[in-house]
Amino acid sequence: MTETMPILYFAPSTCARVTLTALEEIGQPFETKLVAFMAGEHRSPDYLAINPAGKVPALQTEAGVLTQNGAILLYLARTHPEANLLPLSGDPHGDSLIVSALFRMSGDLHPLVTRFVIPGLMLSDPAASPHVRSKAEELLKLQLAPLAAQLDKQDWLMGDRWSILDAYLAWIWFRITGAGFDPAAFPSIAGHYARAGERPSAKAALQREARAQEELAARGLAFVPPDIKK
Ligand SMILES: N[C@@H](CCC(=O)N[C@@H](CS)C(=O)NCC(=O)O)C(=O)O
Repeated sequence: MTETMPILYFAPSTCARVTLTALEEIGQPFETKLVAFMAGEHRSPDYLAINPAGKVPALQTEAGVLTQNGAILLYLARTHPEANLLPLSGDPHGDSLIVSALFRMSGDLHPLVTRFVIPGLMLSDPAASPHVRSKAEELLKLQLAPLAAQLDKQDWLMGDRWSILDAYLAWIWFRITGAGFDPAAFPSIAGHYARAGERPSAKAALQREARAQEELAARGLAFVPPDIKK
């Protein structure tokens, strides 16, 4: 079988950054395809044929397309064990705890990020936005508190070793603090964010995003996620 280079469909500053970081961490060649939200490309028939949900990330693998960060990360961790993206051991309970941590990021935290950053997204009444945002902030604090407590005691979410879950939390932190969430509320997560950003894979992912931003700017489509300040 000839090996096909993976293709990541992504947009800068989005949660696709987590998968992008995983691919950089693996260190093998891959291609990226920018999905220009401002041009509605995520709703185009061509992209919907790749991901019918119209969302990024999507990863074209030699076995077919995968969507959902959690599923993609699990796939990459299993197909590239040498990259140590996740501490999978084959133990059903231990591995399910890791899947649980992935779901926590994508299923519990990410929807709150969206409600905090873009509270108007699902509302017909813009006057309700501040209420949604303030409820999301309250719930984010509830959800982040146990992670902060973990990071009071250890450098990384899974212990003394970085995993892709750390990149996931870093993206969440980037999104919410960029939209006004007070970083002083959780100093251990702020410290973790700084550590996670030092990782070469994190820096490489940001460089790729910067090139994508340049491409968008050249097309007059600079992507600034709503309410994101940096
Ligand atoms: N549960 C999905 C969420 C993906 C998602 O919501 N991606 C956002 C960017 S952060 C997106 O593509 N939004 C475009 C849209 O929903 O129209 C995952 O974890 O991959």
